[in-house]
Amino acid sequence: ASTDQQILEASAKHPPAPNHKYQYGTAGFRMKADLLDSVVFRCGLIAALRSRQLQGKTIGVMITASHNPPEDNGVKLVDPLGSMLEAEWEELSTRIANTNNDDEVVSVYNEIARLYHIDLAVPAQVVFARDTRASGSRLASCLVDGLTAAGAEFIDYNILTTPQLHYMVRCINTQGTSQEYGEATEEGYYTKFSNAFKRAMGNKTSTGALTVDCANGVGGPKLTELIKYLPSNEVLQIKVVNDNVHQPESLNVDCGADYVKTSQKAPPSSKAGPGDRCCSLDGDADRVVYYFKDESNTFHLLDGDRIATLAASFIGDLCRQCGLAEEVKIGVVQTAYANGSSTKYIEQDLKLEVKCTATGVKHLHHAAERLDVGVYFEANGHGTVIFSDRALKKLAKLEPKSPAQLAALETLRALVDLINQSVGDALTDMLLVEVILARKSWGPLEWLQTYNDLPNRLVKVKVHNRNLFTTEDAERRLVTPAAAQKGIDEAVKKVRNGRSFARPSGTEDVVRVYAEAATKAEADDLAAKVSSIIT
Ligand code: NG1
Ligand code: ZN
Repeated sequence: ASTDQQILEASAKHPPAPNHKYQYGTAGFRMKADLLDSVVFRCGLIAALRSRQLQGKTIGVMITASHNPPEDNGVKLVDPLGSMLEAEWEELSTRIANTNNDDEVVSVYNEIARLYHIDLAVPAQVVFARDTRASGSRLASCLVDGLTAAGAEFIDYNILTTPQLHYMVRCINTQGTSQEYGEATEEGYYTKFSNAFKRAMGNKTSTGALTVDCANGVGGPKLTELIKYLPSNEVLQIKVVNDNVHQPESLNVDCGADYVKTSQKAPPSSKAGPGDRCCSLDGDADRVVYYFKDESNTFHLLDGDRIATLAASFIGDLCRQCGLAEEVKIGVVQTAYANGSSTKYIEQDLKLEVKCTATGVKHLHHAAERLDVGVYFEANGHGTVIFSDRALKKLAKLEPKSPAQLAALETLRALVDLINQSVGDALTDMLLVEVILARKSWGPLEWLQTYNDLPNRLVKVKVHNRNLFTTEDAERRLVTPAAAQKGIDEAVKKVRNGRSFARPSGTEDVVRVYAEAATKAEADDLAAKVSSIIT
């Protein structure tokens, strides 16, 4: 049968949920898993087209809903270098997802091919994986139907973390080039990052064990596997907790990075004592936050801003020690949710440039690409560090003039390999933090003491129509509704060290209000005031 006929027949097996409006958002399509069959099937068609448009480069498809509840799922596409799908293709995905009948699916498919001059005879290559959700294998078979109907070749990696899938995509597309990234297997992933970890640690060891809460998600089994490749307990001892993937209904429930960040407390199941270093991953292991409790049992969160400042300061020191301070420009990219104290610390103490972008990793990633060394993290723990070709060339060419310079250079080169350049990766970000703490002989308390977070409050506000809210200045100011921003400005002026903004969420039907101030009471008041202004 012709491809058209095959798509038509396969599409008939994956009807869309009636009257549902689908949208490829900040994190792809995400919703209750039982609404997703048609969307995932059609994403298979889109992935095939995108691959053909890029002359058969490999495209990735990840089936996950990250930190969302167990009954949700989602799907997102990965571009050839392991980055997020290009914006134009997000729109094409939205369009085909909202198509109402099978004939239209075929015609949109062909229309995209015409519009982008896509040669449908080019072999399409797609790889995919899923997290540990119960709905994952059913959705993977919807995807296979889409890929098969479109005549794509594919590799099913089964269960992987989101960053592992991004890694595979980048490895496959850089094979045999000067930018070769690694071997496109799970073993290749563990080997690459564990070797880089050993080099980056040098002869240092970390003090005390690290407890890792895996959100009862895919991070659990994958971390357990990674540990087999890492040096012995004397160098780094990792305790894996919340790694029960055999009860998918426990995923992200009372544990995980989103729980810890949002509720600003450790998972209730935590048995950590004072001073114990802990971290939590999210459901697909692309986010990580650290925390500990002090001698008086007070909880302290070390979030994405903390990881960014730690990494930027360490890499900055190494560049200085290598004599590259003038030549390699390091910058930190944040969103409006970054704590004001972290921004001040980066600018005034670290003397590095800070850029603020709209929420969503792709915005941060693009801004970071404009720097030699771009450190980007969302406060919720999603981020990484990327090195430009220019910076990599400098590091490759540099001839150290002293043993100290050589040592710094070797560490820097090891960090380049240790940091997942394709996307934020909880497992490798965690190893990065462990290297820096070990090298500085720091515990979580020393890390916390670099600066004091301003008390803050993040609230969700249900509004009649969140599309009426539009923003400017990297989402820090409201343009509409008219007069709302003026009210916010006045409220902010009434508290000490105040800062507040409201923006429509890209993933939920709410407007988020963030407020920070000199005291917790003032931050709470400010958040309440701004919430009332916008409702
Ligand atoms: P929205 O819903 O647009 O605020 C949330 C997170 C983002 C990002 C995306 C994608 C906050 C305040 N927002 O976006 O940082 O991670 O989800 O998952 O945490
Ligand atoms: Zn995630």
